[in-house]
Amino acid sequence: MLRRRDLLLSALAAASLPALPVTARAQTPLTPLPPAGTPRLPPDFLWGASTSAYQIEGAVAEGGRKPSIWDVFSHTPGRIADGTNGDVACDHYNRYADDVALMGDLGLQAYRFSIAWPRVMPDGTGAVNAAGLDFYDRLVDALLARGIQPMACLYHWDLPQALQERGGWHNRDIADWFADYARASVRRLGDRVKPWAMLNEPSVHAIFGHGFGNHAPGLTGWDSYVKAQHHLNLAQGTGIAAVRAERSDLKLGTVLSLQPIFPSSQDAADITAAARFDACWNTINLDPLFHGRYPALFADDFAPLIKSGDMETIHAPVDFLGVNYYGPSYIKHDPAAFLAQASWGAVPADTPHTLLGWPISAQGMVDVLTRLRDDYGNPPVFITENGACYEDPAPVDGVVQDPERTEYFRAHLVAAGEAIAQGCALKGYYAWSLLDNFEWAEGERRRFGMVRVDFATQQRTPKQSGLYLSQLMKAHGSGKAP
Ligand code: IFM
Repeated sequence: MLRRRDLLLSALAAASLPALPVTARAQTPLTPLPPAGTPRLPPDFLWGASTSAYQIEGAVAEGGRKPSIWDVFSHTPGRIADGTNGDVACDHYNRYADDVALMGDLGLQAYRFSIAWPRVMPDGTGAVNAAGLDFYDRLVDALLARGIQPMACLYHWDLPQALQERGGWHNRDIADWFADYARASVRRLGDRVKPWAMLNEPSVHAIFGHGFGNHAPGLTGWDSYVKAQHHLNLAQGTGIAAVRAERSDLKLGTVLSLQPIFPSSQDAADITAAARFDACWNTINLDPLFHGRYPALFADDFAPLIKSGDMETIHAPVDFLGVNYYGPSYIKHDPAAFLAQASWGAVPADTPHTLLGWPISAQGMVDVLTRLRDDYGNPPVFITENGACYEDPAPVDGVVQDPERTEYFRAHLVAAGEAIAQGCALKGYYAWSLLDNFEWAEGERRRFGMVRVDFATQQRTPKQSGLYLSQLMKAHGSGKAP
């Protein structure tokens, strides 16, 4: 423990030299991404990092936790690319104190974590498991002792398996189950945690978990997707209402994955497919939340599920919106695709991309934020995830050189400053992710961390990108959580 922290502190000291460590490895010259320059963010901008429970905690059978849909899915042969699972992950459940010390040393002002529903209510409903909440209690106290402002997210995809067996997100009762779980969490932690996000990326959970089936719970098809999506939206509304009734001093929001959607060609069929995909990815959450209706393109598909009062529940105001931004999608017409006959198509030549093949466009973050400004009333926004997956080399002298990820962060933080200059109500930025972790269907082989995790030894090693963010965080003063 001491050795790891010593290493980090000496790496931090080295990184506080005036030149930021954006040094390309000799064999891969790095072309800076537009926009150029150094991030310029206001002094009250909030700097932090995000994680999620199943991706880092491990300890899946400790403290009374019972299985989630991801435990079942990741233990199903063939589901995870490298055959790993979240049983241990970063062992954060047992190592949280060291991890919080690491966050403090890096200069994080804020930290977004998610609460595991199967720790708090192992059977999904009914009895609250005090030992499960004790873990988050300890985590929150440790964060506050280091001056780090916690944001809790109530649902980052790890539904108790017991609820899946009752229909999961296909059962409309889940809106009440979620409200009960949210209430129990806030009762225990709401005296110290002030910003609460209801859901993480509901459209992604609906599309991949309930449409493509390559995420838990592995369900497929359009009807399955639509049902899950409506009940996720509904639970976001019942959660907000339950938590507001519990305490009036909290800041409540939800977290959406948003991205610009472009047609992959100028063919009329691709242009209309892109519009349908945009509705499924972006406005399927935004329109109900901010306008109280589903996008016109799919209103008929959702109508049979909507009961009296649903849209009012979903439309309840939020105090902030969390935006997870990674890059744009290029979409083609695809008659075989379950998702509105639209799927990923050709990307313009020379578009930079990450190891996962995701196109990179920092300008896309500006586009997403100006859309919120123009079409959705310019709500207070926090970027709650932004980051990139690359193949990292082994550490040298206690640091992992990851110039591409460092450059990705730089370009997107410049874009964040640009969006603020254009009048967007962007208030802060949480990098994804603090640690390398269990990257869902990709397993442990795909890394997003600011800090490397050796999954065999659990050693944490700072990356150049983490040290870069650390310098910026330390130089930019003190931000304010929602
Ligand atoms: O790891 C995920 C996270 O859980 C949700 N947003 C995207 C990240 C990278 O794929």
